[in-house]
Amino acid sequence: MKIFKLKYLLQAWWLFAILAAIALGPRVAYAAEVTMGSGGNLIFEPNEITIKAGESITFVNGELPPHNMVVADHPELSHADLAFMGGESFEVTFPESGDYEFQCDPHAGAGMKGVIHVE
Ligand SMILES: [Cu+2]
Repeated sequence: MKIFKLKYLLQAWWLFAILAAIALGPRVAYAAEVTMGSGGNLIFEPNEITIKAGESITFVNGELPPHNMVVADHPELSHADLAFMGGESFEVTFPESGDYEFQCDPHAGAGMKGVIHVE
């Protein structure tokens, strides 16, 4: 009888282990999503993002296009091409840690700016 119970306990343990592996397993490099032109405003939403080195941010075109994403002093991290279509998106990977200020060129004057913290 005791062995019988132990068998069930082991089965439960394996189920737990599998669920834990799914929950804690390797995550996709994609770390955050930012909407460009959110809620009818010329903003990045969110406009402050924290990721880890090597992770990516997906920028999705929202309202009031065109938008782009230009990182100060980092053309290699920028996406200067304007996104005209709603829902259009692009992904930018940040390989090195640091604080990166970015803006939308057509709307920087309206305050469409943000900062990315890469840990
Ligand atoms: Cu813009």
